Amino acid sequence: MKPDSFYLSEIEKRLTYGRFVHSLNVADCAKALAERYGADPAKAYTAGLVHDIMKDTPKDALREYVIKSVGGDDRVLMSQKALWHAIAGAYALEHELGVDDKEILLAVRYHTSGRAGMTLLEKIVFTADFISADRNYPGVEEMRVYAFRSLAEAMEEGLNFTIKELCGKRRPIYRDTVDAYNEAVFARMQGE
Ligand code: DGI
Ligand code: FE
Ligand code: FE
Repeated sequence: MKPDSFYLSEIEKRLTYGRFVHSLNVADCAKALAERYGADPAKAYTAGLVHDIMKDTPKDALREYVIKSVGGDDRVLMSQKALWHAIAGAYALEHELGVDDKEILLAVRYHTSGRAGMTLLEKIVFTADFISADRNYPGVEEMRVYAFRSLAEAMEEGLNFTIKELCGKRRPIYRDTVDAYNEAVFARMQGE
């Protein structure tokens, strides 16, 4: 693992200014959520810093990383370019940028899609991405409240929001996202 200063200069180099600021904000939120929920704050900060490291990389290059990492035969994955930067990011961080922390790699890998059985750090980065200071969608204030009240609630809200948005645009929904959503719903039903 290299120091945060290395990852900071990598993201500054690779990302547009707005996306760089977003990454710093997600890192801050992830650290705060880690403090709230008993995860490792330093690890959460680093994961937030690097979660979108490939967001501004050209799509053709991302496609190659996805194929190297998970293969190219999932039709939904290959049609939803927005999912690629997460998989490509985890791959590049592991193989080219010296990240050897499996928890950080998983947090990057699943920060867009979610999945069933997410670790605490994965949930923290997923949620931090929804509530970072640069987000201003309608409902973001409620989401910020949920995030610090109950991570499970925030996850369910976030997944509900994303699935609705994708349905509204008549897009396919990646299996991992459906799995994460169903798990969040069942978790709430069991708690009721
Ligand atoms: O990279 P960010 O903009 O910070 O956020 P992100 O990595 O969560 O990307 C979210 C985008 O991914 C959002 O516009 C919806 C899109 N997307 C496309 N297909 C899927 C998907 N998101 C999920 N969770 N599942 C999909 O199947
Ligand atoms: Fe992202
Ligand atoms: Fe992000």
